[in-house]
Amino acid sequence: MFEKILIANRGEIALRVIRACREMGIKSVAVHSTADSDAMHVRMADESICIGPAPSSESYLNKAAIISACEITGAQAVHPGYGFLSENASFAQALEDHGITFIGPSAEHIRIMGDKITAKETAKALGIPVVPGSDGGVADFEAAMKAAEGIGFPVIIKATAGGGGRGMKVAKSAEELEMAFRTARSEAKNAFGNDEVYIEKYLQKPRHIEIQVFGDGKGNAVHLGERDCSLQRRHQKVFEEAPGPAITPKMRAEIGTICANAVAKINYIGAGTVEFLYEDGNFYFIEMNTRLQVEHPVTEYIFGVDLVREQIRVASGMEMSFGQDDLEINGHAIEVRINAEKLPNFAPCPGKVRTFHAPGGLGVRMDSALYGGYSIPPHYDSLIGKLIVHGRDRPEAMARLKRALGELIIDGIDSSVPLFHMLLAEPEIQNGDYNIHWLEKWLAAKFGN
Ligand code: MV4
Repeated sequence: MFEKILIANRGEIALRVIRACREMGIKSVAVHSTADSDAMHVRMADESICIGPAPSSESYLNKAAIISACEITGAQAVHPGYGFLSENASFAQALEDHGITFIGPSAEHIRIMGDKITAKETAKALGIPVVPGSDGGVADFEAAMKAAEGIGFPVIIKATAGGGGRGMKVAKSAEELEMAFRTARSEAKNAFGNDEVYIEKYLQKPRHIEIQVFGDGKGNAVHLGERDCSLQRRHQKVFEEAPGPAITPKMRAEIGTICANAVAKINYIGAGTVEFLYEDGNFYFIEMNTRLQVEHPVTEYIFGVDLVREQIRVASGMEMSFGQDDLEINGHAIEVRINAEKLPNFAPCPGKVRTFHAPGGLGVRMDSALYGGYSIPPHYDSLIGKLIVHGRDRPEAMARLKRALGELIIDGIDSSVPLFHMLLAEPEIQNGDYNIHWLEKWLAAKFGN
């Protein structure tokens, strides 16, 4: 087992990893930018080291500085958290070249899943159901039209190098295709420096359902059910729950087994998420994320496992501490993402937090790096905390969420807490009756944005 791990991240996820390290008797090293000298992850880690100025491009994304920090502190492994360098194949490769373990999958698996066409081809070859679409990229408008006519309208054009919703265009008819194709291509070129696009059948009212998988790198893998993450605004998740309100045990076992077998077959190591659109009883693969996700705590809650601990175990060559037969769902969990944002426009509002009081009690988990007197720097993501609740069933979890939100105090800045009080009052949220468009429609009706 590693003696010392460096966490190449900040905020609540850095704390999450430091906590797992401490329980495992592993020393932790925090890295930070000059803007984060007073950050909680720096205080909580056993050691810390400054890796650059405030902009993430010069600090949390600075591979050479992070590798130097490992060498200076003697860290044998790096946990990347989510975002930043967590899905950067060349970073994983560079660490390996320096004899440092990347706590995550191989550079090759990161690369395959980072390219949306190879990801889809790989998924399909492994028996995962995919959205009907063009086989690979479409080179020109004629090829696009031919593919679209084969699939049937409406279609969606996506960037091969995209992900997270950037560079997508919908064409409802043949007339709309040319414009959509040209716009998607030029946006892809601008955003990713790669103008390759592919085409899929456009699903009109799906849910976003993602399957948590976990492999040991030696041909064994399990699934830990699904999360329903359909409530999103501008491709940012807002509210996540497990199990999914629309998913039956039979469907879970079927799609879960398919995903676990697929990742076992490629000797996948560590945590992964297979993302699907779910409509009318069918799952359609869209992407795979090769990292620990923000919303992993809802899965941890219902299965009673520590996913970060398992990531560290398998990265060090140990076996996972559980198999599929040990995994049984217990109750229901919900996460809400607390952002430093002001309604109605969700404008980021960093600033000084006067008072911070985290809720507690049975079935309540608050993952946050806030403290009273802390100044949220303006340079990074607006996520300032995650409130996760667990109950024996969905109604109990919903009641607990409402109660816990009422206890949460974040004074001095605006946050998304009022949004959740409003959302919880909506019958469709209470009933779990929503899809990927519900939140944006509701926001448009409520705030006109
Ligand atoms: C789609 C789709 C409909 N049909 N693909 C958006 C982000 C990226 N991960 C995939 N996305 C979508 N792909 C087909 N074939 C609709 C979306 C989509 C979406 C997906 C998940 C959650 C929120 C979304 C909001 C708008 C569009």
